[in-house]
Amino acid sequence: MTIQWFPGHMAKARRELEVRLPQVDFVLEIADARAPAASRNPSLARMLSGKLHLLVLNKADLASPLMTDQWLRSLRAEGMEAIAFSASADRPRKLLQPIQRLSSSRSAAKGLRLLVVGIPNVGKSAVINKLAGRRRTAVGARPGITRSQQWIRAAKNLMILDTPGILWPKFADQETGYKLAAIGAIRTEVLPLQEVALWLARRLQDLAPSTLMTTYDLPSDDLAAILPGIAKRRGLFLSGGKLNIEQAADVLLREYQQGKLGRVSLEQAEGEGTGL
Ligand SMILES: Nc1nc2c(ncn2[C@@H]2O[C@H](COP(=O)(O)OP(=O)(O)O)[C@@H](O)[C@H]2O)c(=O)[nH]1
Ligand SMILES: [Mg+2]
Repeated sequence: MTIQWFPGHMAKARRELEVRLPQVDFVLEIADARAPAASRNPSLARMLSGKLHLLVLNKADLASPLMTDQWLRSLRAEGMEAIAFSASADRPRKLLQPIQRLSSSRSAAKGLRLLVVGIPNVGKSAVINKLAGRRRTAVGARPGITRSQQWIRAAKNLMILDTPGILWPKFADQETGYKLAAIGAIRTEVLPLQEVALWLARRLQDLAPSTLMTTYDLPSDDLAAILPGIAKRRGLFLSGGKLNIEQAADVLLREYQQGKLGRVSLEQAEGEGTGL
């Protein structure tokens, strides 16, 4: 399996980020709490050059609370400022407080300018909306749609750029690719849908045993029977009457992404528990 992240896109994203970083004091990096390592790009660290930096493990409402706590402990042990957040469920205060605490020495004079960055679909727009307190950016919009750049006043001393900085996903290995596809950070055209769904099904069997069987009322937890079982239960058939496995794969991925299979994280912090 090879995953291609088009070099042209990557160069463009990097150039845009390089133009915008000098305009800000604070970088709010958004990652997905269900895969905090896979959903970050290590290139960012090299571009930060002394700026204030807070890592937000967003979508914490979809992640395992225990594993998110382990991630926070491990990140903080490495000297990283990190918090767990849910742009859907939490109040803006939960984000504003650590931002203000970290910036207390710098913000007083001229106010703090902040840029939200992250790979696609981790919730950058949702976080900006949360901070802005009203709908200023289109959530779910595709990267690059918002053209003009504006500052939003999020608090007395805090200005944020209304368009996030896009980081490009880094495919360190095949496993990372599956994680990114499972959380919806890369489109499933990049990887075969059924392959991703089977990877996720296997992962769910390990992490949340019996969840698949109860959610989809499956007769067995045999891996080969999962997608056909979902197709049967949901009445997904091709015109000839055969089971629509491709659509079943799509259902499984979408419902995992929406949290309908419970709070399941795909990645464990280093040094925690048995190696995942
Ligand atoms: N459950 C949940 N969904 C979220 C959260 N943050 C964002 N989303 C959803 O994730 C999808 C992508 O969010 P968006 O803000 O557009 O991501 P962006 O591409 O990084 O700007 C949207 O469907 C959001 O509603 C969160 O904290 N929890
Ligand atoms: Mg967005």
